[in-house]
This record gives sequence, C-alpha cells and structure tokens, in this order.
Amino acid sequence: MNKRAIYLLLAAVIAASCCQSPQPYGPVPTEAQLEWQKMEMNLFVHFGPNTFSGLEWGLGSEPESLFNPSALDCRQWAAIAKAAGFKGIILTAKHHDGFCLWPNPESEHTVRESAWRGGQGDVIRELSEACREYGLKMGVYISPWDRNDPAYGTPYYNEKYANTLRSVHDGRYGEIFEQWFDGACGEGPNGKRQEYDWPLFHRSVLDLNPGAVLFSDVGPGCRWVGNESGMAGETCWSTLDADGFSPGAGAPPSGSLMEGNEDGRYWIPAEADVSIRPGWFWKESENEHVKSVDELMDIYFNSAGRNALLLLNVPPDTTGRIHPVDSLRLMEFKERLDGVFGNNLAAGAKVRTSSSYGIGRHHGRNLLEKRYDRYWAAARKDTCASFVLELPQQRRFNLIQLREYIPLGQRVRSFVVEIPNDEGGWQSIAKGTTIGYKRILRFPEIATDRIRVRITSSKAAPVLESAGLYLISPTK
Ligand code: FUL
Repeated sequence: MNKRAIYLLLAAVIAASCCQSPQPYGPVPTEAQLEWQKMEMNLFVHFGPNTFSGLEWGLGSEPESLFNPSALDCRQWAAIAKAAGFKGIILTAKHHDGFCLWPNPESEHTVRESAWRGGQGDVIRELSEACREYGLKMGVYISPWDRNDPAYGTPYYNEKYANTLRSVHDGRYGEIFEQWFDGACGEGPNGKRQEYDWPLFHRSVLDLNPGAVLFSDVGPGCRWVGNESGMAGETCWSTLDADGFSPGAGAPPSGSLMEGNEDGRYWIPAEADVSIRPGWFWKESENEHVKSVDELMDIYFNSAGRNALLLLNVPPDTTGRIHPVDSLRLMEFKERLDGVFGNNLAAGAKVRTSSSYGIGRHHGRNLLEKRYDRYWAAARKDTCASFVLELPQQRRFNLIQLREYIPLGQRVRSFVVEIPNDEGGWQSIAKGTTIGYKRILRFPEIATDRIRVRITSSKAAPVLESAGLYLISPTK
C-alpha cells in the first residue's frame, strides 16, 4: 500500500469512528414522548360545575346555570403557570358529571346551555389563546365516564364520545399535546356502565392529532403513576408491559405503575398527578390546606426527580381565577427550585470517565454541557462505567442530579455515588437504582472536591446526558 492509500484509509477509519454513536437499546420514546418528557412539570386545572357545588364527583343532574364564573381569566392561569416554570396546562374539559366546558355538538349539557358569557363562552378556546400567548402547551382531560349522557351504557355512547374527542382534536383549538383518559367507569344516569371502546377512542384522537400523547393507566403515550400523591417508585422504568391490561379495573397493580417493568415491551413513561389542595376541585374550606413549599419540594423530588412528569393540580375558584393562596405558593415553590437548581456546583469540574464510546465525540465533558444532544456514552462493553468530577475547589452539596440520554433507551439499573475516603479509596454516600430522563438523589450535606458516580448495573453501556450537584438548605 502506498503512503497516500494509508493516509486515506486512516482518515476513513477516524471519520467513521468519530461519527459513530451508540445504538438505541430496547424501547425508546417517540419524538412526541421525548418532547413531552422534557416538559417536566405541567399544571392540571380541575374546573367545572363541581367548583360551584363543592362536590368532587358531580352527579350529572346539575343545572347548566350552576356553571357561571364571575371573572374567568385563562390568561391569569397561563401567566401563573409560566411564571412558576410549568410548560403546559391540562384542563378538565369534561369531568364525570358530563358538563362540557366547550360547546360540544354531541351534548346538550355544555357552556352553550349555561348563562356564562350569554351561552357564547368556550373555556377551551380561551385557554388555547392564553397558552399560545404565554408560550405554553395545552392538553385536555375529557372523561369517558359521563353521569349525564342518556346514551351512556349503550354502544351509541362510544360513537358520541369518539365525536366528542374529534370536536376538540380536529385542529380548531390549535395544537393539543396530551389527551387525558381517566380510567373511571361508573354508572350513568340510567344505572348502566359503559364498555369503553378504547381502540376507537385512541383512533379518534390520533387520526386527527397524531402528535398527541395519550394518557391512561396503561398509556399508550404515558401512564398513570399508580397513586394521586405525586409519588413515582424509587425505581421507575419508563418501560411497561401493557399487553393484557386496560385502563380502570383492568390496570396493573399500583406498584407496577409506580415502578414500570424493567423489561417492559413499550415505552410508556410515568406521569404523577397530585393536587396542591386536598381535593381536585376548589373549595373555600381548603384555602388553609394548600400544600407548603416543603411538601411541594418533596413531591418534586419524588416525581420529576424519579423519572416521572409532574402534573400538579391548581384548581381555579368560583370567580374562574386561581386563588391568591395557591398562586403565591406556586411562586414560592418556583423561587425555591431556582434557588437550588440555578446553581450547578459541578460547573467548572474536570470530568474523568472509565471509558467513552468512539473517538472523542461522546466524551465526559458532555455531562456538563447544556445541549440535550451532547451526551457521554461509555464504551460498548463498559456496562459498569464510572466518572469522576474533579471540582475546582472544595464545595458543599447534598443533591445529585443525573439524566440518561433517553433517545437511546433507559439502561441503568443501579449506581452509587462516592467521595474519597482517608485511605485513598472511595466511600459511598448515596445509592440509586434507575435514572431515566432525570434522577435526583438527596443525601446529608458533604464538602468535597471530588465525587465519583459508579454505575453498578446497566442493561447496556450507560449513556448519560448530564450530571449536576446542588445544595438545598434546610428550611427553618
Ligand atoms: C380521578 C377522578 O375520579 C378524579 O375526580 C380526578 O379527576 C383525578 C385526576 O382522576 O380518576
């Protein structure tokens, strides 16, 4: 081989290995699921006749005149959501009482029959405009259980419900990022239960709105986390074995929903819904029971910090505005989050890794890079990879945040966090299982200039998007 040929061959080898990236492992998110996961925190808005009756589950027989907010202001909801760091708002456009917050052509139990805005109002329309103005996404909860519709309990109801979905997802309200399917299936006005036609419901949304993420107990877009306290499992896989299960009574046990299934066949990440108040709907009597910032922080660590998306319910009052107690609490919550996560104490660290994939491209420095598509990938066989952060000086912290690069799948089963000990070795300060999109571990405050993260078990060589160290001060 002459010199020129050798150079060409070398150049080709280097080019090939530089462009090499690890292959995905197991199920991976769709583009819509990835964008959804990146939202991290959304606001849930329970609003409707129950706001005025004080019931949690309306009977369906409430007169339409009951719904009459005196100063409904979706721009206020959006402004608050935006200021508090939420990326989207999901509205209960129809709860179990069947009342529709938009003039649903399939129903005679809607805002059109109410006195609000002279029967010309449309809450979905107002919210969609407010969300657009504030750069938020909008989602809808449309309950299949309907205690008002006379057709409920007959096959005809499934058709009506499918058309109801179409009347919202056909583009007239712009983009709708998530459809929330509640699994509840109680009795209708005639005492009958409905056999839901889930495939029909899914098609009705996806045919018109293919980018929508469908929520239910078992997905297919995202899954219920198995409880209403905003608590994902300490181990939380975004993969689930949904075959053979259905929403509601046919759902997997709560523990499986909290943890997912390690070798689950489908990518169905967890969404953790919880209310800022004891109930889902606003009640005067609960104004004193709005969750504290400490409680909200715990919820954040147990949901967003455990690979789930947090859906926090903040219900407007009878005026149609979010009550000052709740909005103030949200601002305090945001202030606390910013105070903690606005200062990554790993900044400026040198990163040493046990290995990296290919030549140069997926190196450890990417762990401290802000861009999402820059990640550290360990060499193919290095399933127990580790990295060390050498900090510029000794720093104090009590939180570590790790993120896997989930477009390549969720891989890590367990890891330990270590600091140097007096004998020149390492001592463990915290242990975790899954990581997924985001994992935050809390531990007693330490001061160190070096920290090591060692993946102790992984389905394939780990691929981590970022690492961060933070300090949360105890509250008095
Ligand atoms: C449940 C419903 O029955 C509650 O009223 C609430 O809407 C909650 C988010 O989902 O299944």
